Amino acid sequence: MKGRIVKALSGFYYVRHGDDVYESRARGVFKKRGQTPLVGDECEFEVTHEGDMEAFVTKLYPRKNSFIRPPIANVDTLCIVVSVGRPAPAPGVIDRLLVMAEEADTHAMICVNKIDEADEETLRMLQETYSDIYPLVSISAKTGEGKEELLSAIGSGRTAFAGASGVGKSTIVNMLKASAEAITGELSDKTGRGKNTTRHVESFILPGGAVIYDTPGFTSFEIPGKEEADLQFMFPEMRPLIGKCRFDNCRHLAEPGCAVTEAVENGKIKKSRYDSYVSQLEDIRKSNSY
Ligand SMILES: Nc1nc2c(ncn2[C@@H]2O[C@H](COP(=O)(O)OP(=O)(O)O)[C@@H](O)[C@H]2O)c(=O)[nH]1
Ligand SMILES: [Mg+2]
Ligand SMILES: [Zn+2]
Repeated sequence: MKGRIVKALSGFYYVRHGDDVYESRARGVFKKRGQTPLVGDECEFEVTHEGDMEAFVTKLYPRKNSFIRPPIANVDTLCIVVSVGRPAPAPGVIDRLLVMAEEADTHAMICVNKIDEADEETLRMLQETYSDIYPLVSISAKTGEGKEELLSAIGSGRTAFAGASGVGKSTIVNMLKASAEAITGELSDKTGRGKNTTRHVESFILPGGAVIYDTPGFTSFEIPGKEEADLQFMFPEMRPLIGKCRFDNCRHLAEPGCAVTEAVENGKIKKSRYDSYVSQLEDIRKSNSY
């Protein structure tokens, strides 16, 4: 049967098929191949004891993308959470997470949280920097303000939350989970596990059908193991200018006739975004030259 892994805990994979959830183990073949099933994986499974809802995962379907920390697969939207209270937003971190989303081929969006304690100027700076490039919503997970806008922005796909520690990722997930109580409650009852577990990964369905990953969150990211020429494509506002510089291999640093630095000078590309590009380019150069 075909199912979806909705939770991973202590060597068990919980596979949902329709309204049923099966407690499954993975066949040894996965270990042999160095493959680990992940929450979000589509899989084939064989039921061993129908009455007990026990099964074996026998096959994983190809993934759209996968992440190591947190261990999840098939993310459609990466929602990058930023706080306008404390901690103050760090554009360098935001821009790294946005590049990670682009590399993983997920939709990226920005959720500005803590507007109940917002400093207006910071909020305006974030809107000016990002709202032309990515969908941006402003919310307070504390008061619930903006919840409907967030729900409509995440759409109907599978969403994971990323952002620095303390920005409110867990609070947002819990706020959304409250509207999905019936479904998660059912899941916990059937499996008899899942309460009082801190370090596991789970996903749940919102009433409209969207899926949310409940994870410790992405607070860090690997140093990109990519070619420096690829980085420019990860900045959507740079894409239309690629190929318009005097030199074909322009890295948009100090080269003459550069369309990107010109766009930064006349304000078409935001300086903080460009600075992030330069800083990430330096990191790629460092990691590629040891
Ligand atoms: N004022 C305010 N505090 C918030 C809001 N959302 C979360 N917090 C607080 O920020 C702190 C960190 O939240 P948490 O969800 O643990 O952040 P995480 O590390 O990103 O998961 C907690 O003390 C929350 O109560 C908000 O919208 N407004
Ligand atoms: Mg958290
Ligand atoms: Zn250039």
